[in-house]
Amino acid sequence: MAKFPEGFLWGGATAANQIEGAYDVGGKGLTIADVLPGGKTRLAMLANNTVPLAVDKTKYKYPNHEGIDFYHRYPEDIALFAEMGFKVFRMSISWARIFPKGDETTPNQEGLEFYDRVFDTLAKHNIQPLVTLSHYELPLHLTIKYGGWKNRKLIDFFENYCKVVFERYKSKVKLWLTFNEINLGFMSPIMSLGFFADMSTPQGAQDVLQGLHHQFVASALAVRWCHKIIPQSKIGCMNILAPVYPFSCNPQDVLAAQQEEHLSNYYCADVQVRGEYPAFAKSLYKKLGAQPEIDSQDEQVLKEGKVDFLSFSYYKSYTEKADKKQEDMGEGDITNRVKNPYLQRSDWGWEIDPVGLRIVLNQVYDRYQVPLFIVENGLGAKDIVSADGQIQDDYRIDYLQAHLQSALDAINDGVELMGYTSWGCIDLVSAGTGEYGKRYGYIYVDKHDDGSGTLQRTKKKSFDWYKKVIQSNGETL
Ligand code: BGP
Repeated sequence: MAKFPEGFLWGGATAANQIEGAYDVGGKGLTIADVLPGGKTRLAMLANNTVPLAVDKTKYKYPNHEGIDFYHRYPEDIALFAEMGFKVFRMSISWARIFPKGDETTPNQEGLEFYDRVFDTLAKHNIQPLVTLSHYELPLHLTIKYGGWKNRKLIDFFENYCKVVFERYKSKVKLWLTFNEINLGFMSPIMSLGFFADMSTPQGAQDVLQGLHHQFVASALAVRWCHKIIPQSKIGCMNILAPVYPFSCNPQDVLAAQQEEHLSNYYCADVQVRGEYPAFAKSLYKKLGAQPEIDSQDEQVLKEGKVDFLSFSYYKSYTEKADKKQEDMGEGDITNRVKNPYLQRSDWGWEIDPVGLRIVLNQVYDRYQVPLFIVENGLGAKDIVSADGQIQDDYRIDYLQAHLQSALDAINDGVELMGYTSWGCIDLVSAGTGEYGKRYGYIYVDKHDDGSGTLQRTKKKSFDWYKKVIQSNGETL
């Protein structure tokens, strides 16, 4: 039996807007994440395109504004990651810390210095940063003034931002990701592409396809600059991946599942990994009644900007049916699909499917044959602090253990896997619902949805479990 390879990159993952807080400190500008109200209403606003594009503290709470105060507490947090033995820490740079409005030419020094301090602290603990350039935190000004990624000008602003951070951090960061979960653009345009769109209308689909095309070009340019400025670096794309199961063996269901798989798993990854649009794009455009404008120069840029590896988040599988009705659908979040009767669900309605991870790892490796990296996976759950201050999160250990076993099974199947960074290694603000109560961490943060809490950090039971997993390079799961 194969083992996790030597040098496997064990660690944890976060995003700036979900941990840093200090939303208006150090010259940082507002981002899309800063105007997303906390609580379950966020999900409805994202689904209905009703996110208010300004902060209104009289009406809403904004947990992202404080996050878990990583901005000030990073030395303590990184020391805890080091105690678990992390080899890598996935984090993002908030574009608006570097360019507060997004369209300036001169960067904000205070923002640059903050990330210098974080990278230096990681280096002190021998932890490699894995940095996402854009994780749902587009400078708000780029939405208001330019209409987000629909506008081609954003390619230039993003390119400039990338060049600045590559130059600045070239000796400190060798692993990069371009856009977080780029295929979420189909499901939540405002969060991912920075504009409102309704995918069920031809105009909405047109805008999303165009916005995604601009992100593909921007990503390809980032790859080019990254290789040029930091020759020893590796840069990847990042997608949500989920195997798409047909609800039955009725060929109509199988066809529906295949078409869904094309759209959700392969449309973006094909462009970023293979450097060109897939053959199925034509029939997809026909179905959507929309088609992006692509010039021949863009095609060349895409060819020259292929990523070095494919990274992805995995939380659940999808099930698809040709004639689905409302009562077939599950509940949970914006990636909602047909209910799968074989699977259990988390407290937030997300179907739990460790075997699906092995399946999707095999599917994408068969298709692309580039190294894969699981950069998000985990269980959002309510944790209870017992009277003696302990957090016994056995359910989280079970979840992670089963998914890691599945990853190992995929390695045995021949898949090349670079690493695993579980999502929310320290409790943070959830992206979909803006809650503190949906916890993913090995480290508990005393902060609650009513605003109370000391922000004190406490190790959960899973902390020691993960430490042993890393120490044994996955031999003890
Ligand atoms: C992914 C995002 C993360 C993260 C995670 C969990 O989609 O990349 O930012 O938050 O999902 O989702 P949630 O926070 O809604 O539980």
